[in-house]
Amino acid sequence: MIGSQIDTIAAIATPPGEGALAVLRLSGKQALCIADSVFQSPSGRKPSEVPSHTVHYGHVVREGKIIDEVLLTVFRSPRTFTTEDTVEISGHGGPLVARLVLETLLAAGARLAEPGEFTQRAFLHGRLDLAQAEAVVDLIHARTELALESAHGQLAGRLSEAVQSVRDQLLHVLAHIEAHLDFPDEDIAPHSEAEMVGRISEARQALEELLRTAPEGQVLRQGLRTAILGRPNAGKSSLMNRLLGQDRTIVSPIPGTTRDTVEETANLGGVPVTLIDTAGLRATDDPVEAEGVRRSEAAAREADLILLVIDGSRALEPSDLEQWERHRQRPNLVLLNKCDLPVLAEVPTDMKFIRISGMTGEGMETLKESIREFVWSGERRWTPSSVAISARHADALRRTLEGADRTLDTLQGGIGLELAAFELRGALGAVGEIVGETTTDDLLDSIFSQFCLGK
Ligand SMILES: Nc1nc2c(ncn2[C@@H]2O[C@H](COP(=O)(O)OP(=O)(O)O)[C@@H](O)[C@H]2O)c(=O)[nH]1
Ligand SMILES: [Mg+2]
Repeated sequence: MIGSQIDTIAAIATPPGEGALAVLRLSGKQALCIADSVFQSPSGRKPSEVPSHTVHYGHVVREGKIIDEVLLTVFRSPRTFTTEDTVEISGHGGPLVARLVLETLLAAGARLAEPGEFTQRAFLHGRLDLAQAEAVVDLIHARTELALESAHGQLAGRLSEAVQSVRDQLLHVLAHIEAHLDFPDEDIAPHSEAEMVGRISEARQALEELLRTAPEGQVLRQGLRTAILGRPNAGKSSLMNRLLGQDRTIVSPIPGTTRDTVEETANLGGVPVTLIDTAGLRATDDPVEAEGVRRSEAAAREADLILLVIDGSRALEPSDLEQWERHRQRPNLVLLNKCDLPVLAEVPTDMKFIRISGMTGEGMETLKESIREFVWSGERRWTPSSVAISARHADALRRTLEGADRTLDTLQGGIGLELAAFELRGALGAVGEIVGETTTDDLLDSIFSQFCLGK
């Protein structure tokens, strides 16, 4: 486990660099005492003497020297994020002054917090479960409103509740089996076996439902990976810039300008879409461009969606059709670009396409709508009230499901209650990992190390 829980920890909670304010956080048993020793207010009142959840004007002072003019907020245990006594100091947002305030706190007895240690304390003290703690990271990393709503739902405990009810079902069955194991002479009544099977089946269903939200979870957290393909000069980079609303990649009339893949996330109606601009796919002798083409192909293979850009102002070339043939079985949208110019391309009748102009922006709304439709149709039907699990949750849920299946097999095969109990305990361990009921230090470290310093 990172750090010792006994220490009082401190960190700068705002991003590095110059800003209007810098906020420092201090949490632990000694927080108020440390604040007393570094803070001087005109009223002469010490942080340890003031009521909880109040703000005070004063100075951070070290060895008689003023370090910064600040506002200091006192939060007394247990109504705080970490549940410990907490002090927040808002000072001037210069990197040097914030660091000097931090050093003053460290000199007064605080320890520098590890990344995520405040949230980890909230978890260890039962203020949040693990899924909720993870939602804090999702919230900070959210790039669109939908991703944010999903994180808020998870923080509010929506996933935790669903997982908890699965756990309850399985625990109930385990209690039942263990009661029987205590009295081995009594046969298990047929109706109670049916009830156990029923409960596990219900839990299975809930698990499968949760697992079905994995694609949404992936999109909301990582963005829909969308590769923009097409031959050189078709207008891929122009389209990317248009969708991003910024000039992210170089547009030029010289074919072969984009040589590397360029990635950026666009917010298309709340859906985070990771656009990958690629080098045009064409045969080339230039080794740098050839590497670009290789990367384009890799991006195409890994993409969730392919946007195939075709220059509509010119006759189709064999390579346009070749790419279409290659990718038409994959999720794709064909975009007939440069529709501000006379259309000269004759497209096959079975090729559905959207007319766009990366230059004038024509067709962009239709394109965005088609992407949104693609994301939330079929398997993915995310609404703000549903959960969207992460890859870690999916892994734990899958193992839970396997354990539940083996328990069912054992029960129904009459193989023995000992083995059924064993399988069930395995399933319970796996489902407990999601909320942090069952965890290892490695798991916790790997989760909390994804946090920023001061969170
Ligand atoms: N008329 C017109 N020109 C475009 C359009 N999109 C791109 N172009 C031009 O086509 C050329 C190649 O564009 P670029 O985005 O670099 O193509 P890429 O090689 O596929 O990335 C540039 O000169 C662009 O200004 C469009 O919709 N209409
Ligand atoms: Mg380009």
